[in-house]
Parts: sequence; C-alpha cells; structure tokens
Amino acid sequence: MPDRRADQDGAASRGAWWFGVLLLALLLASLASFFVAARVWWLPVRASEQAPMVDGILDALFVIGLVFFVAAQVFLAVPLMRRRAAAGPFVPPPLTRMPGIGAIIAVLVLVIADATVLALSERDWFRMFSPPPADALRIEVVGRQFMWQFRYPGPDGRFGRTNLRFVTSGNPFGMDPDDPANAQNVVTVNEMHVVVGRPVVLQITALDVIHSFNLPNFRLKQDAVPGRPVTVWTTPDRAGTYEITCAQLCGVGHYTMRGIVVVQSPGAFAAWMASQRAAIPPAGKPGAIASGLRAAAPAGHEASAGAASAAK
Ligand SMILES: [Cu+2]
Repeated sequence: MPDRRADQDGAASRGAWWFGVLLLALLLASLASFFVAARVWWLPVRASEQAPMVDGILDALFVIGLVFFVAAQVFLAVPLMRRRAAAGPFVPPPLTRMPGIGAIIAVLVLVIADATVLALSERDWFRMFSPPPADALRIEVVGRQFMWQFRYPGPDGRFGRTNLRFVTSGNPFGMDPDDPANAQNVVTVNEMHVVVGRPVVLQITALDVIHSFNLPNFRLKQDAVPGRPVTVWTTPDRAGTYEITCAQLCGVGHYTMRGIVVVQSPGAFAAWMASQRAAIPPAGKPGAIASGLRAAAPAGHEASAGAASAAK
C-alpha cells in the first residue's frame, strides 16, 4: 500500500498548489477590476470645500481594506502552494491559554486601523455640524413624496413665521399667511441655487416620510426626518449644475425625487433671486406658492396643489 499512499499525497499537494494559484489569480483579477471600476464608475466630480475630507475617509477605508484583503489572500495561498507531500495531513496546534505574539499583533493592527477611521470621521463630523459662518446663505429644505422644496429668506434675511397648522401639500413649510415677511420668501421646487465660495446652511426636514437629501457632488447626505429639522452646512466651490437625489427609499415614486443644485457666481445668483421675487404675486400670500407649485410640479401633483389653493 505505500505506493498508493504516496500517489494520494502527491495528488493532494498538486491540488493544493493549484488551489493556491487560483486564489492568487482571483486576488489579481479583483485588484485589476477595482482599478477599472475606480476609473469608470467612481464618485462624481467634487463641488464643495468639504468633499475632499469625505473622500479622504473613503480613501483611508479602501487602503486599509486593501492591505487586509491582500494579506489574507496571500496568507491563505502561500502555505497551500508550499505544502509538501511528506508533510502529511494538517494537524492544528493545541489551543493554549496565552495568545501568541502573532495574535497580539493582529489585534493591535485592527485597533489602530479602527482608531484611524474613527479619528478621521469624528474630525470631519464635528466640522460638518459645527456652527456655520455668519455670512452663510440660509435655505430651508423640505422633502416630500416625491419632490424637494426650498425656501429662501427675504431681502432682509428673514424667514417668515411658520406653524404646523398651516402645513398643507401646497404650503409644505407651514408659512403663516398673516406674516408679511412670508410674502418676501422665495419657494422653489426641485431647484436650489447657491453661490460659489459662499457657505450655505441647509435646514432639512420632511413632510411625510423619512427622505434623505443627497448632494453627491458635495459629498453631503442627510436624512430628512418629519418634525425633526437638522442643520448642516457646506461651501460650494465649483460652479455648475449638479444633481440632487433622495437617498432613502421613500415610496413608489422615490426614483422621481430628483432635482438640481445650481452653483453660480454672486451676480448670477442675485439675478436669479430677483427674478424669483418678481414672480411672487403682489398679494404675497402663501397661496401664491401653490400656484407656483402647480407650474413646477411634475405631472400627478396637480391634485394636491389644487387642493391647497382651494383650502386657502
Ligand atoms: Cu424621498
């Protein structure tokens, strides 16, 4: 029987060698596909001063993950390929009470990797939610099925009074019709304008279900929760028109919940704001918003805007 045993061992070590080669080939193929994907499907162009810090965290995560992934695959493949027929079957070493130096190093490496990611993300989190600069442009954002609505203050920088009892589908901010300041507030649908280089403070909430206000180019994503306004700020630093999406599955029309953010020069922004103010009817009641809504809302929303007009 010794010859047959030797044959079996030889076949087993050849099988192990090929398995090790397969693992290394898979490793190379996945690394190559990563670099192809990174060139073709990577994140869209950055358009805010805060975007590089978010990308920095992503890069750190990828590098740490890459090191562990490559190390784990090599650690598996190399012993397989070096397996000798004479080595006999693998027998795991007995468990001892004290961890070996290798285990301690592994735990330390994991703790350091975790601490690095935590430190980076905490630093950027606090920066994102720190008090905004005083000269920031203030915008209120309300998400609803299935659109984003924005409110800008009047020329004096004031937002009119709001109250929950005025909230209707045509008046999502609950603007009080008796407050003259509301007559100067500009409300837009699925279109937000900001100024390049000027910080913008977004107060984000929702009217019906939880949405998520997502500006991919700004690397800004914030849940919009009914009854719980959250304030974040960012500084657009690249002129252009970028996408706004909802990043939280919020109903059958979720995919239609898209808009644009226009980053423009101070002059272009002032001209746009003037055109918006000029479009407010002299009566200046929030009912005007309902008519504006009807013009801007996608098909299927006429009914709700009409209901709001009737209610006023
Ligand atoms: Cu949504």
